[in-house]
Amino acid sequence: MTSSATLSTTIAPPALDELCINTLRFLAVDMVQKANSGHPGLPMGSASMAYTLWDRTLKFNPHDPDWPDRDRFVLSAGHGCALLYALLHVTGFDLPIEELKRFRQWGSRTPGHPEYGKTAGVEATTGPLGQGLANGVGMAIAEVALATRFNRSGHRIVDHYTYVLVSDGDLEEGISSEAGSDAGHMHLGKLIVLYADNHITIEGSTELSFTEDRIARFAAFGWHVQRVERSNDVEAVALALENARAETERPSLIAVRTHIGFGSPHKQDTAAAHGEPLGVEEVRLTKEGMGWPVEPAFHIPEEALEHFRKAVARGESAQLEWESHFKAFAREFPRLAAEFSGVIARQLPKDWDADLPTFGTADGPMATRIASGKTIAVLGSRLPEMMGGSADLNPSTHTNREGAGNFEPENSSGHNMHFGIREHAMSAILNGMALHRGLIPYGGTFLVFSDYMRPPMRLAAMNALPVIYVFTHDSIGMGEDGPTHQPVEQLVGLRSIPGMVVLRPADANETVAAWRIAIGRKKGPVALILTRQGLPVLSIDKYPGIPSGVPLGAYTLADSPAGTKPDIVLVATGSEVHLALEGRDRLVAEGVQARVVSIPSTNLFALQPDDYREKILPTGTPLLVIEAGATLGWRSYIGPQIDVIGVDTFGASAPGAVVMEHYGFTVDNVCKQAHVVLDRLKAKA
Ligand SMILES: Cc1ncc(C[n+]2csc(CCOP(=O)(O)OP(=O)(O)O)c2C)c(N)n1
Repeated sequence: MTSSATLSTTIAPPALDELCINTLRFLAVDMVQKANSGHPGLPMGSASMAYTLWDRTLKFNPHDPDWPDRDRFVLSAGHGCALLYALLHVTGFDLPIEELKRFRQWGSRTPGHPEYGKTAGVEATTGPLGQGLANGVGMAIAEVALATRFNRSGHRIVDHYTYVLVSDGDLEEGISSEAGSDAGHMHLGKLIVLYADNHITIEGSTELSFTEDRIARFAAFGWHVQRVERSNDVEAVALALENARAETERPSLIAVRTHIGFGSPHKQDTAAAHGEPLGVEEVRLTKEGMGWPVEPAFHIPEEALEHFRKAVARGESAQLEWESHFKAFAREFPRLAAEFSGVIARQLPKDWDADLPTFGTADGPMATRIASGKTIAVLGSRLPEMMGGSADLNPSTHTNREGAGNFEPENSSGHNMHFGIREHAMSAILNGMALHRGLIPYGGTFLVFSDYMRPPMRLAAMNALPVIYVFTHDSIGMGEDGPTHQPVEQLVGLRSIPGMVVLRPADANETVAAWRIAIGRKKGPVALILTRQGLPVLSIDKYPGIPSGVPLGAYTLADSPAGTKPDIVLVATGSEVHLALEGRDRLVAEGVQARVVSIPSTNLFALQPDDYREKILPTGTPLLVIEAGATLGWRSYIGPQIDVIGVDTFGASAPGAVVMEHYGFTVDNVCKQAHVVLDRLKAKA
C-alpha cells in the first residue's frame, strides 16, 4: 500500500534559517563560478533540505569525523558536491574557506566529485550516479549487523542512521532499483533517502525519459514514502525526517520537490542550471534578487556562521555522551568492547589464520571454488565480522557458510547474505559495508558477471576499500553453459584496475594462501578467481614454495632439473598450471631445461623488486604463457622470446575439457608451442 503523505507547513523559512540556506546556496554558486566549472543547480535547489537535515537531525562531530556512532550522510548526487563542501566548511570540519576557493583545482580538498579519504566528512566517493544510494544500503546493513553483534541490554553503542541525498539520475539508474528492492526486503528502517525531485536532468525535463511514479515505485519496494511539496518549507522537511525516523520497519524515501538553480532569474527550473556556472551577470542578478550582497564572493554572514558552528558543541557533546556509554559498556563487557574497537580499526584478532587447512594430494581433484568454501568456513569461525554471500549463486560459488545463519529481517545475527540477482547493487553494497567499517565484506558470482559489478569495483579500488570478490567458473573450462558464461576478457580487465589485486590460484593450497592475502589486505579490494572444475592438489611437501610464493605474485613451482638458467619458462595461472607441469615433464624428457612459474597474481608480482622478478623470469629467457583468458596483458612482455596460449575469441558450449582441448590447452600443444618459441629464437641467433 502506498502510504505517501504530503507535508506542507509554512512556505518561507524563518529569517535565520533562510540566511543559513542562502549562505550554502551562494557559497556553492561562488565556488562553481570561481572554478568556472561545476554544478550550481542542485546545490541551489537542495540547500534547504540539506540544511534542515544537518541542522535539525544529523548526528555528527565536525571535530571527529570518524566517530563510529555518527550518522552517515552520502551525497549520492555527487555532482552537487559544492553543497557538501559548503556544509562541511560552515559546520566546522577541517575544510578552510581557501579550499572552497580552490574548488576543482589541482591538489585541493574540494575535487570535482566527493572523494573518500581526501576530505574530512566525505563518507563515500560519489559521482557515478546510483552508487551512493547503494552504498547507503550497505552502510545501513552494517549498522544493523554491528548493532546486533555488539549492543546489549541497556547498552546501545551502535545506534545511528544513514541518510542519502539522491537526484533524478540516481533513481533512473538501474542500480537504484536493485538497491531499493534489497533495502525494502531487508526492512532497513534506519535508511532515510532524500530525493531532490527537481524534474530536470542534463538534457532537459524528466518528461523526456523518466515518467514513472517514483514514489509508488519505492512504496512497491516496501519503503515508507513521503512527499514534501516545497523544499524551502524547513518545518515540513523536518517533520518528514521525524516521521522517517519513527518508522523502524521500512527504509524511507522523502521526495522533496526542489527547483534546480533556485533563485536564478533566467536559469531556475532549466537544464542550464545543471552543469555550468551561472555566469557573472546571472550570479549578480540572483544575489540581488535574493537580497544577498553581490560582493564579496564567498560571503558568510556572521550570524549564519555562528548558528552553523553550533554543530561543533552539539557534536562534541553527543560524542562525549556516547563515549561515556561506551565506557560503561566496556566495564561490563570488556571483551566485546575490545572486539568493537578492533573491528572498527579493521584489526585482525590474534591467530585469526591459525586453523586454515592444508590440503593433500589425496584431497584432489578439488575445484578451487570448493577449497575457497572450505577456507571461508574456517575463517568465518574466527572472524565473525566476515559477512557475505552471492548474487543468487551460493551453491555454485560456495560463498555460503554452513551454520552461520542467513542475514535477514528476522535474523540480523546471520552472516550469509542473499543479494538476489543484483550483482551491481551487491558490489556497491559491499562498498558501503566497507566504508561503514566494522565488517569484512565479500560477495561472489561467476567471473563473467563481474562485468555487472565493474563500476563499484572500480570505486572500491579507487577508495582502497577492503572488499573481497569470489569469482568462480573462471574460464572456458567451465564448459557447457557456453560463450555467454565463459569469461575471456574479464581477467585482464580486472587486473587493469589500479589498486585491485587479482589472484587466480592453481589449486586448493594456493586458494588458502590467496584467502590469507585477501583477509590480511586492509586497504584495497581483492578478486579471487576460482575454477568450477576439479584440479589436482599440489602437495606442499613436493612444492614447498606455495605458502611463501603466492604473496609474491609469482614463484618457481618446478625448476629446470639442472637448476641452471632454463631454456624456457612455462608461465601459467590457475587451472593451466597443471598443464604447464605436465608439459614441463615431457619437455625435460626431451632434454629441454623447462621451468614452471605459477603466477597467481600479476598485480602482486609487479610490486616485487627487480632482482626477484629477474630471478623468476630471467631477461631474455623464452617464455610460454598459458592462461585460459585474453592474451592482451601478457603481450606487455612482447618479444620473439614470448608466446601465449590464450583465448582471444569467445568460448563455446561443450563439456569443459573438450572446450579446453579445442582451444589448445593440452600438453601436446604446450610442448609444441614451447618448441615454436625455441625454434624461432634459434633461427634468429
Ligand atoms: C552513471 C553516470 N552516468 C552519467 C553521469 C553524468 N551525469 C552527471 S549528472 C547527470 C544527470 C543530472 O540529472 P539529475 O540527476 O537530475 O541531477 P540535477 O540535474 O538535478 O543536478 C548525468 C547524466 C554520471 N555522473 N553518472
